[in-house]
Amino acid sequence: MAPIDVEQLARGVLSGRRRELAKAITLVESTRTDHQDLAQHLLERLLPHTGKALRVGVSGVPGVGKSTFIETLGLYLVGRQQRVAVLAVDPSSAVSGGSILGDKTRMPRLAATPEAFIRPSPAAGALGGVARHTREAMLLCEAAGHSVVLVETVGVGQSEHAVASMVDTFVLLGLAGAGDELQGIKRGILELVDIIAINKADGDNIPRAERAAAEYRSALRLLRGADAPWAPRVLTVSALRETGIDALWAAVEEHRCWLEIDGRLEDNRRRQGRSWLWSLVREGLEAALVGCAPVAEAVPDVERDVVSGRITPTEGARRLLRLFLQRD
Ligand SMILES: Nc1nc2c(ncn2[C@@H]2O[C@H](COP(=O)(O)OP(=O)(O)O)[C@@H](O)[C@H]2O)c(=O)[nH]1
Ligand SMILES: [Mg+2]
Repeated sequence: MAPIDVEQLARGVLSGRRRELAKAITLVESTRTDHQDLAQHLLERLLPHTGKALRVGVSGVPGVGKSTFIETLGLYLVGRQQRVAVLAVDPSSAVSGGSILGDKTRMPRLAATPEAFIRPSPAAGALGGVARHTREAMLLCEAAGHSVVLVETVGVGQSEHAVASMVDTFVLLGLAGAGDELQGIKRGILELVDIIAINKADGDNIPRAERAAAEYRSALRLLRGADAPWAPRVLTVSALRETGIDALWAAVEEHRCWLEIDGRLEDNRRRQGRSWLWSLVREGLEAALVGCAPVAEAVPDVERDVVSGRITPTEGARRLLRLFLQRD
């Protein structure tokens, strides 16, 4: 990367130029310490211009139709004078060799739209790092004037929690055959969702999709109780035939209105900020611990003593922490 002028980059982002936005995201994703310092300067400079977008998470198992849905929804929103950004959290992409999320080639029409900006998942590393990069990319997209940010993730494992902790509205895509599928979906995920859209409600599949929607509705009522403050909306869509998208978006807007009552939106975002702060502190502490030479030297002995039952895990942890906290 050529020498970076943060002020110039900030102005480029604010003027909504995609090249500058892409460059800013690359800076945020860089692992170089000097880049990280510049990235934080850039973010601080841009923070007053962030926070205005509708932040929407989209999740679902592979094959449910996320890419198709995001392209259809994105084009629908562009048609309503929105500027859409698509980001992704895919911690597996480093393993599976290349991100499949937020992949432009799977959203060719949206990728060709000037009002839309698509960025694949940051490629490297652990969930925490990937999610942090996506979260900061979201702020950059907001500063660049994107009014809707869609954050995609695969419906397996922890990544939904990471996405739920950066968005305002969480949409789960489901399929007909909910009875079987509900077994596979962790209850934890149902606790995160604000809206469920049963996809592929087209052709012969419509009655099955409607039945699935009803099953999800009753599962959610059981899970959350009838008097939950927000009763998640469950509807059917066809991302392929582009039906049900207006009702889906109306549900997102309804949820947004609900969030704006009594400062819920701001409360949520404050809570999210606090929880990011502490998860980053925890990550930093763990990295410092692992990188601390006296600790690293003692680890093999302490582990051996714990494993062989000579000392308790509690005592082992105390020894390592003592070494860590006593260093200069
Ligand atoms: N019939 C039908 N097929 C769909 C629909 N949405 C997606 N598909 C198909 O389902 C497959 C997986 O879609 P994709 O968007 O790649 O799913 P992803 O893995 O969740 O991103 C593709 O063959 C799509 O054409 C839909 O609404 N109806
Ligand atoms: Mg996909």
